Amino acid sequence: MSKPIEQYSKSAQNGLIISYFGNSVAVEAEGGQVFQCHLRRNQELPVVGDKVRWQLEYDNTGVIIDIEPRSTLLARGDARGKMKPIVANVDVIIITMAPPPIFSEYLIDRYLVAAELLKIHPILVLNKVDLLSDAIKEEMKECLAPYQTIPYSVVLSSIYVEDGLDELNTQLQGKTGVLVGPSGVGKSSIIAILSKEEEIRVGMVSAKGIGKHTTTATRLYHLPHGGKLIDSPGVREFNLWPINKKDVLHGFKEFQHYLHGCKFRDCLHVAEPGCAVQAAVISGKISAQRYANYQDLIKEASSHNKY
Ligand SMILES: Nc1nc2c(ncn2[C@@H]2O[C@H](COP(=O)(O)OP(=O)(O)OP(=O)(O)O)[C@@H](O)[C@H]2O)c(=O)[nH]1
Ligand SMILES: [Mg+2]
Ligand SMILES: [Zn+2]
Repeated sequence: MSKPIEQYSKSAQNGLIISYFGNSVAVEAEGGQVFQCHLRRNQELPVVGDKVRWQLEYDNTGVIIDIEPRSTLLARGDARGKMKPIVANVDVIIITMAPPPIFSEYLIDRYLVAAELLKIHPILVLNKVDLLSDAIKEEMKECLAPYQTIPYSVVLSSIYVEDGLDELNTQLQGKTGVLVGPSGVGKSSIIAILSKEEEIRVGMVSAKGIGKHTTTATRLYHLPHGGKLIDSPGVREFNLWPINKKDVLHGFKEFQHYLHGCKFRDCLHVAEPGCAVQAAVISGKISAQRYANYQDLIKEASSHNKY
């Protein structure tokens, strides 16, 4: 239950950023009411999920005073290669995919590197499994098996079948998660079901069957069990901010197990002789697909280290 607006005092109070409206932000006060707040000039920009101190002004709008320290900050690389924050204080990043042709291990591995470097627990979700024949479902399970071995949590879901969504819901108890991934995989649909918010349905195919809507703004929703889920717009790609080769290696956590076996201490595990990581790829202990994505990211890291 929200408090009536008159009960909100004009002194500084705590709030949670739940979305952006153009240049201003939507702040949820501790009582549950949402206020539009503007930002002071030269202020660090808050992102969805940020805990802030804010103050009510006139016309029931407010102003952000400052941003509380963040437990995590999910970011990506922007067009200029700088680190651009996406959401704050999330415990879980839900990397959401749909069956081929959307399914992309390339995208998954980039998100996983970000998750490892930023210390955010990842869960892989393959949604829309209702569309798969038994044979293709088996193929998809094989594609995902290497991730389970690492181990990462993998959930197969469908908005028409409860099992997978129940499993995801359980993993989110009391946590804050963000759904990321390509457009059309069902991120908003999953949030609509788990948060029981009908309103999100505007993001889906309309009742008349025309006009496919796509999420354009990041937004936080509450779950009935007290967790929170953040919806984000679909992406075509996910660029990392400039990371070095050591960071790339850190992002492939199953490789760590083999590093001590490499002949050279500064082995980059690309083409060096006596490399235990390459040997593990050859013997099938490390997925060849993951290794190819590792090599790609090492190449990228080498290209920006030149400058
Ligand atoms: N068959 C099937 N369709 C689904 C499932 N989940 C979502 N859809 C449909 O897929 C379409 C896209 O769903 P959205 O939830 O809008 O996808 P999104 O990931 O939020 O997309 P963006 O907002 O563009 O990033 C809608 O028509 C949904 O009804 C599913 O599990 N099975
Ligand atoms: Mg959406
Ligand atoms: Zn090596």
